[in-house]
Amino acid sequence: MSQASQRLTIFSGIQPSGMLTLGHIAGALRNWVALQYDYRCFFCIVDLHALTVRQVPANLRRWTLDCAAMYLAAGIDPAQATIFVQSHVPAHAELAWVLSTFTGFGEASRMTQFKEKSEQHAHNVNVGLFAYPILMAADILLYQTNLVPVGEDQKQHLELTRDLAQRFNNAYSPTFTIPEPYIPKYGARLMSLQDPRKKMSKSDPNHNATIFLADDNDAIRRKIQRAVTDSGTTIEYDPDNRPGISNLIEIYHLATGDPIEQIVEHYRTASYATFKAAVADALVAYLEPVRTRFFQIRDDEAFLADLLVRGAREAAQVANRTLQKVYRKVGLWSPKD
Ligand code: AQP
Repeated sequence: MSQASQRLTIFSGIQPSGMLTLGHIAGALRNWVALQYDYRCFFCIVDLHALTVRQVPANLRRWTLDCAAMYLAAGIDPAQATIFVQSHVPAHAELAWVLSTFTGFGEASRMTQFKEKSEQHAHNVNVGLFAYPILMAADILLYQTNLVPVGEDQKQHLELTRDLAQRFNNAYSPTFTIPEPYIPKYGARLMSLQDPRKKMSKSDPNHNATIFLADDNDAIRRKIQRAVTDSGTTIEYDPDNRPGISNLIEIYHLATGDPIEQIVEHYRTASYATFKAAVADALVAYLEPVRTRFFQIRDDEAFLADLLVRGAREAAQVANRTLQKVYRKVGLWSPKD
């Protein structure tokens, strides 16, 4: 067996529903970069998931290429990991259909993210939003994934994925690897700069709330300066009671790698204005090279197209093998029968 085939498999993805944010580096991309050398990684641009919210078609197309370019700019190496677009591998939607016939209506109804998202998008509570975790299960199971890096908000969906895999394996014979959650090395959850009790989000209508990875230096400085803090006077790390200033400390930590305790020690008595200026400087220095690489890569659409075509081909080889097994087991006739 080659070394590559002995490596455990990881699957993860991001929706191209906007320009990626500093939150995506904190919670996803920097972990992916660290994992790509030790695991067989599939990093997907999950465009079908993005359709659960109504998208402007031209934006969705643009953000799909932005997303691919940002994966590379952040340090994903296509020689190590497979980068591809979900809709280019039809097996995702096909397996999701089969898995939906194994999912109880009640169990899908219990997904808390559906409840939250349907409140957020009350004008468009579509069946796709409801079935989202089933498509996510298909994403994961197609690649015989061993480990899925998940944040707190996705744990329930991974549990459903495991239940569906076990249910299918018990009904037929072992077909799917049962995936385990992978608790990433870096777990930071960056919060909105305007409402630090909410997650920093790419689709937040208030652009001052989010550091987008393509923001220029002036925008970064302005957003940090305007970040909502509190009426305290000291720089302390206390996410429950001082979420605004704690979020800025997290951002400084992300940008410099300095330990939180050291940052707090150094700036404890500094004014908020001084600390914000230091955070802005650190962030500008951290993001500038990422942004420069991003624009260089993004400019070459032929290169990106080629990368994504090759990625989809690699992914489909693995995914189709799993899908064919599933089709055979459930009894779908094929000319090879
Ligand atoms: N603020 C964040 N802090 C830490 N991690 C984050 N991630 C996203 N935002 C933060 C991580 O990125 C991956 C999934 O991203 P996604 O864009 O597919 O979904 P999302 O979490 O719904 O991100 P957004 O920006 O909030 O998207 P919209 O606005 O479209 O709903 C996950 O690994 C997540 O932890």
